[in-house]
Amino acid sequence: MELHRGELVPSFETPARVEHILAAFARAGWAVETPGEYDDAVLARVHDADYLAFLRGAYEAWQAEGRDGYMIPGAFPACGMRRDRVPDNLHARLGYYTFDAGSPIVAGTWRAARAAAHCALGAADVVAAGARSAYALCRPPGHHAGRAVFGGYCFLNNAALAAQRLRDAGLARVAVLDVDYHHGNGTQDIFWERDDVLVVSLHGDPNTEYPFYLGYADERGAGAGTGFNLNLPLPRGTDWAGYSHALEQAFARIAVFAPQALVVSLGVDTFQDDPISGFALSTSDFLRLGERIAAAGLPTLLVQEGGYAVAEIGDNVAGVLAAFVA
Ligand code: SP5
Ligand code: ZN
Repeated sequence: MELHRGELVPSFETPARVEHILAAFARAGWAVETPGEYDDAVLARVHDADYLAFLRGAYEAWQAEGRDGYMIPGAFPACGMRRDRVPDNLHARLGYYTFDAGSPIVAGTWRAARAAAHCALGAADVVAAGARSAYALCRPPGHHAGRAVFGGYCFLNNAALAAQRLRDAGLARVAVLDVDYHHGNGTQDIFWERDDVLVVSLHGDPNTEYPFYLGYADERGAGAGTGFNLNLPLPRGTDWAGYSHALEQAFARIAVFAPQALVVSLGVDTFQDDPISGFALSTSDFLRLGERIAAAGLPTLLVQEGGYAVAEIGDNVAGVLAAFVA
């Protein structure tokens, strides 16, 4: 369940999403591999240690207080309050480490988030070893998770972990292209002051779309990272004509950056029938999206993010990947 506009509703981010993606891959005859395990130390390459410790132990601490069900925050350190100390109170700590009430922690959250991160890391290792491309079927998604904050169904930033993994493997420059409908605020946060990882995001205009408080065009990075963040917000109703125009701007910037690899935060919630989003891409447009990404000619790691039109998610994801299989 998630708290959505004052009501507890079934979560849009549901296990059935994975089943539909796997079914589409089976129809296409594509094999799937299970990644290996990674030490938690690798997670600290992009997340703060205190945040990871909180996530790891949150639900056990909740149970130790005699509770069960969903951990949903009710208080946040908003403007004018202190962020320089973390309260002892568990519910206060929960609010400290998140930015919304729509991403409950449950008994399996840490195990699932960790497994999703391992998928992205495993795919990064495949690309680092020289593969043309790899796809990571991550669930939960990751791009809203910042250095020390979760939200938007995201707990560990799978794409950021993968980009950092490629850097740590010796690739000098890595570009992240985020095509999820929602702004990848977590990825932007993590690489905000860095010039070795370019972050480019196409998304619904935060004036009207979640996550609302980040993702505007004037956010360009800071310090050494100034100019290495590019936001391309687009209005509700954007179709392939408008979308592909912005995509060309994205690739123009990526070409100047000249990365050794590309990480794609692949949300397919840009689909016309997505229940929580407002763009108008069709299933065949995802074929074109894949072709355009592949045409960049870069070693490419695609990481699953959002996409909530469950019945169509498999065909939409497979459509993007088709260009890399041919
Ligand atoms: C990874 C990802 O796609 N996360 C998205 C999280 C969105 N959570 C809040 C959604 C609120 C959207 N409300 C729109 C209601 C339309 N009926
Ligand atoms: Zn999304």
